Amino acid sequence: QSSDFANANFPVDQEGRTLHLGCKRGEVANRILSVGSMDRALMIADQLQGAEPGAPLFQHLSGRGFLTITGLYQGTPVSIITTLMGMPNMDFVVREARAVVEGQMAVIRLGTCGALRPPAKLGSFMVASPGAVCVRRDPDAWTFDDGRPHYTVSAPVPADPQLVQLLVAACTEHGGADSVVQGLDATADSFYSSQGRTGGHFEDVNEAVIEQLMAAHPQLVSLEMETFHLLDLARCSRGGIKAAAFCIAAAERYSNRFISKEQIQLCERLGGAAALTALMQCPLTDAVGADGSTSS
Ligand code: R1P
Repeated sequence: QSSDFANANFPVDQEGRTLHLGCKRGEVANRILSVGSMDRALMIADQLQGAEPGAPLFQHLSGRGFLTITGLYQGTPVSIITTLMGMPNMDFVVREARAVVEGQMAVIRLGTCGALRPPAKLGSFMVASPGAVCVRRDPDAWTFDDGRPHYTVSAPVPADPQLVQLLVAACTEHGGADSVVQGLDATADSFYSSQGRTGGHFEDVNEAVIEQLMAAHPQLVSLEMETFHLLDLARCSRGGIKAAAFCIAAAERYSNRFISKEQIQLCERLGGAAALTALMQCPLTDAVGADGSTSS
């Protein structure tokens, strides 16, 4: 990867590679599956084929640790990209992929999450059908100590209804109807404080975070760290990006149980097939302007 970058507003190197993902035009498909870890990306990539019979998949691991894999799923070009963790990393993935892709895009996140209430249980596919809210720790609550809330919760941002419908159908097909739980997601800016995890080393003032969230949002089922930002960027993409997200319930926050390695790997394979199916089936238009906007 070249180290000479130009344009401080949106840095690209002499080959047109973006600064963090390290990808250029032609290397990323307009249907993207975003996953949190490299293990998950590589496992799901087993379901892709190369561009020509016998050809390897395109793979690029950037210096920042973002892995992009591009190939065909049942004949349709798709990319699997590791988002790593948290909203800033989702920002790099969505904005830098958008910069090197022509036409409208479909993006699905397959993550893991905490399940907040039954019927969601370990291994459930938690589809954020109504979208997501964002939970942020507000440092000003400590700075000013004036009684303001230590955690702020945004209004919900919706997912793309058509992509959600395709995703729910594909999850039902691959995992069975009992595996699917639809509900609102909450995306937190920490795995610990803003997800209500307690411990003695920090004064987090977060004992009531989950209870208050669930009371304010009866539809809330999942808690994780990226979905809201994907849906927020898609909402602001001038029609250029359709997005949806679902997560495997890796923990039951209501019972304190955690999923086994075997169960999560099975769910990742099935969920990967479901996400790739929905991405393949999503209708996209080519009529997207240079700024990513759709004319229709
Ligand atoms: C925390 O362990 C990570 O797991 C969840 C959270 O959103 C966070 O990124 O999702 P992923 O498994 O997709 O990374």
